[in-house]
Amino acid sequence: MDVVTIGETMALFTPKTTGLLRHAKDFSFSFAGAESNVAVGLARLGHRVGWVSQVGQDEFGEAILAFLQGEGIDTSEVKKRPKDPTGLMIKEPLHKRELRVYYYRRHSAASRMNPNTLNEAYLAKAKYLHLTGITPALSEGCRQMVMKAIEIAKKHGVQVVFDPNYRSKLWDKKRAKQVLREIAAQADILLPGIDEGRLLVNEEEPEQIAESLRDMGASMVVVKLGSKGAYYVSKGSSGYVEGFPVGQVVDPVGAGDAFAAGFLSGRLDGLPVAEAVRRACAVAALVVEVQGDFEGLPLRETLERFINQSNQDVL
Ligand code: KDG
Repeated sequence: MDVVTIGETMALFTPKTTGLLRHAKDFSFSFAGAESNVAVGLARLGHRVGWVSQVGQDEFGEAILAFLQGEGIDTSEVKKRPKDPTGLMIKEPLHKRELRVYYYRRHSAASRMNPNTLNEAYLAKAKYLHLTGITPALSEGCRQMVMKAIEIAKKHGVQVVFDPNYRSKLWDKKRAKQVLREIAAQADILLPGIDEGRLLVNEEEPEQIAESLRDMGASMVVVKLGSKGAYYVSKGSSGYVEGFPVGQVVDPVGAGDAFAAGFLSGRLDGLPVAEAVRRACAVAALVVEVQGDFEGLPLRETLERFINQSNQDVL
């Protein structure tokens, strides 16, 4: 396995019209989950990925499993729970520039995960363990599971990649900061957004944020700067990588997950850090041009054409 990721995936309903949710009549049905978005991104680029989770023994759980299996993701470590439901997420696009989201995930099947959910032998086989700050916010059992997963990864020389993915709706800021810092201090690779970086360390600028996070223990930090690209620091090198021009931002949700998938894909292919960051920026640019969190995640040929085309535009 190249990458194993752990987290919750929810059934997602999005109204086809803007305005208050109470007036919505038609919804499109899809899936939402930061970790499974990363898994889809990696699988589409040809990497071997496993997703560890729990779903309800219900229609939404079946739909999630069928979807992820169809993308070529290994779900052999996903448990179905008969008594707990699959979590739900509902979007409310109030108007073109404001989107609210509602979670119905308290006591969901995935929130019941705990350290016993983990199969040590399965995690030990991965090159990278991908985690986000969403999972520890789901429940105390999930938080403990994340810490245990890190312990297992370290024991077996698996690189821990952590995207803080701060979700204000899931926990209070003070507690989030404390837990996210604790995890960040254990990770090998950190992929914070600039605002998450500011939350984690008392710094404002990408360079200082990256340095402070690296001082906490990570060997590589990449601070995501949205359309501007990213700033990275790793052993012996650092620098800015420019973002790719985007035609029209249709839906920015999922850009961070796309970035993580592109970055890990680059590292798995042996690219130097700066080039892996460039691939990350390319995958993120492709995702925001398409409606949905993962629908725009490219196949390898699409990604290569996009990057080559952009290189020619620069020349
Ligand atoms: O990164 C995109 C995710 O935020 C989305 O797919 C839903 O996982 C999700 C969450 O918990 O917000």
